[in-house]
Amino acid sequence: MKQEAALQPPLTKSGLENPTRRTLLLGSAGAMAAVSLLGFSPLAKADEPKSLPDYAAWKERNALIVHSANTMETERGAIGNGVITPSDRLFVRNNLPAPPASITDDPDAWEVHIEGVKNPRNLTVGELKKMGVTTVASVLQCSGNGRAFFPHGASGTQWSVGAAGCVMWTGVPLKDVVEALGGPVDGAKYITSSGGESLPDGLDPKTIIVERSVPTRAMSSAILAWEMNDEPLTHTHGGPLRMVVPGYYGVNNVKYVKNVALSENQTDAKIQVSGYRVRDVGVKGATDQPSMWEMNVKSWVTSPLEDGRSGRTMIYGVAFGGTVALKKVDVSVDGGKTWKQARFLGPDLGPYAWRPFVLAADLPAGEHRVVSKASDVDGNTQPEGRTENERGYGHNGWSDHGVTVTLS
Ligand SMILES: Nc1nc2c(c(=O)[nH]1)N[C@H]1C(S)=C(S)[C@@H](COP(=O)(O)O)O[C@H]1N2
Ligand SMILES: [Mo]
Repeated sequence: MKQEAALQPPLTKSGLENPTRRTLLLGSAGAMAAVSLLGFSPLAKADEPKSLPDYAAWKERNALIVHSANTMETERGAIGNGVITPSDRLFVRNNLPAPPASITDDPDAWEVHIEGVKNPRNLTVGELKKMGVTTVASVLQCSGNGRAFFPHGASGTQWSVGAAGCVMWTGVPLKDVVEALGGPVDGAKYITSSGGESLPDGLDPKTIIVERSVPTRAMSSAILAWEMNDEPLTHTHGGPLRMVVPGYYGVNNVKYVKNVALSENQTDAKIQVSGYRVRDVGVKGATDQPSMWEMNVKSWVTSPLEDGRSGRTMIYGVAFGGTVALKKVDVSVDGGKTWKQARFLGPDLGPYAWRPFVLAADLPAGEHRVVSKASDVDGNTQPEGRTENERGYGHNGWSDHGVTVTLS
């Protein structure tokens, strides 16, 4: 979803408590049944310290907030000042129970079916590796990152800022694969990717499967990736093979991808038809509402987070423009009354990567509301407030994303 004219955010003041609604695993009774059929259960109570689930046990526990066995976000203070998020700090989000680790035992043997091309066929990862290769740095961010700031208690994981990271993906450009198979069929308007989780019998697969369509304008940048941060893609993050659509919200980056179809229509899977649709609070999801595709411009402060001493203070954060390169980040230490332009830190890894930023400020004793506001080269800028919406998607309002520190 780009900022849509139809959804003008009311300018709301921040400082709202995070709603404490329990995380919903999935949006329907049928899906809940599927989850229990698969022997999956959420980790105990919301306020107990939770351990990492087995499939993510290799992660850095202290860097993560564990919401449930299928949702873990990076602590704001663990995001760091580097361009690349270390793999063991990257957030995890599974709509379905993760496949067993054995799925990556023989990654080159994994097969993906490509259809909606002149010569549809199965390709193994081993074959894909000989068709082309590229590396792209790209922000992976869940559609609901920032959901915890919505005062209506949007259902879903109560992500703060950490359901996002910037990683390097290596794989074959999708367009190379499509060309090698004779090009797209006539009238193809969407790229539909299907996740490889095994689905339980007795339930309509369309209500459960992670299957997402993106417009073919994403063809120029999409890749079928087998490496993340220069290592074979773990099953935690979608190995052996993942569809990566740079600059698009997380859900479109389908893990364990087993089918890619070029098609005239979007998939009729529930996750596409009614899921990930931006609509007013209280309204059901439907195809006439914007789908969570291109990410909007966004930033947040990562340091300082704790109260400290007055004086010269380095203010750090991260910023990205989705599919559009960043232009600048402005920082305010008085809650948005006055702004100063921050400096980008580290190399520019391209339009889909995030850019750490820093501003040196002289702060007197007292309370300071530190906020950041990013702008992209197309002239989009973060709004002050939220675009209130039922599921709490796409929040990029600068006010809610700030931090308050008291200096003595
Ligand atoms: N096959 C499959 N792909 C998936 C999902 C899933 O549950 N299954 N979750 C999606 C969502 S909602 C997000 S935000 C990202 C999370 O990616 P990560 O777990 O690698 O951080 O994966 C997306 N791709
Ligand atoms: Mo997500």
